Amino acid sequence: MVPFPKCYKQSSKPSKFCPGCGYGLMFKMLGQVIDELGIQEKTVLGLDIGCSLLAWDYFDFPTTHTHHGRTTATMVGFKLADPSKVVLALMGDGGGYAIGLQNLLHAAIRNNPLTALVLNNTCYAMTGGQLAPTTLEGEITSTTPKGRDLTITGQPFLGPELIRSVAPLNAYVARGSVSQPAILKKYLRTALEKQINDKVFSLVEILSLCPVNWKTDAKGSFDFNLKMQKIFPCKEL
Ligand SMILES: Cc1ncc(C[n+]2csc(CCOP(=O)(O)OP(=O)(O)O)c2C)c(N)n1
Ligand code: SF4
Ligand SMILES: [Mg+2]
Repeated sequence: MVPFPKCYKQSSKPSKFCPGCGYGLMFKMLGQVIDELGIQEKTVLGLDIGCSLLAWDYFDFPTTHTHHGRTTATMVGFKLADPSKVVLALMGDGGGYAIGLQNLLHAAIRNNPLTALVLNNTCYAMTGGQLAPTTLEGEITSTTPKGRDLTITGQPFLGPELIRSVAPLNAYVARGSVSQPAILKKYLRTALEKQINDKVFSLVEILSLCPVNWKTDAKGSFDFNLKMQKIFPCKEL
């Protein structure tokens, strides 16, 4: 069994995430990378509003909440104030690609040296599973009870592809999945190294699992994640 990362808070407490949630898988990979790079003492984590906020006391380093969609802007400010820190901005697909898109785009255009992590679970999970920019065609959500109709709502949103098109070439952009943790870990590590060594913007989208809103069992969740990978290709861009 892979041990919990050393940068987790070591006190025992109940997880606030639903059973089978993908956030925990992503945190484990992120925590291992922070341990391996030896950067716990200088890491700072900004959390959006959404299920990401449930991680406010996971890690043993400073963590802050922002307004919904404002994590990137807040953490850009933090990095400007203290460039010695390794700065992470974690948000959901709603926070990153809807309400907070403007902030994310401009951080990428400016090549601000921080790492944006966008967890894609194809819905607004915390508020009851409404349609998000990333909802798949035909996907049933609480606001699309008959399934997402692309003729009304447009295509699922390709965040990393858009960011790639506006960010300078030396910025790092990738999309991984919690169903391929070793590859995801490699992307997270590269993103942090780019921030630290090259002082450039990095973004990793993480295809996740949300069994509560998807109404899936364990197998169904991973099958759904595979379906996501057909629309959202996992690779470095
Ligand atoms: C300014 C503002 N608008 C709307 C909300 C309500 N709200 C809270 S979380 C959320 C959606 C979260 O979805 P996402 O960003 O995808 O994160 P997830 O919960 O799926 O991880 C919304 C709309 C809010 N808190 N503040
Ligand atoms: S609602 Fe979905 S994303 Fe939020 S904690 Fe539960 S499983 Fe995870
Ligand atoms: Mg979401």
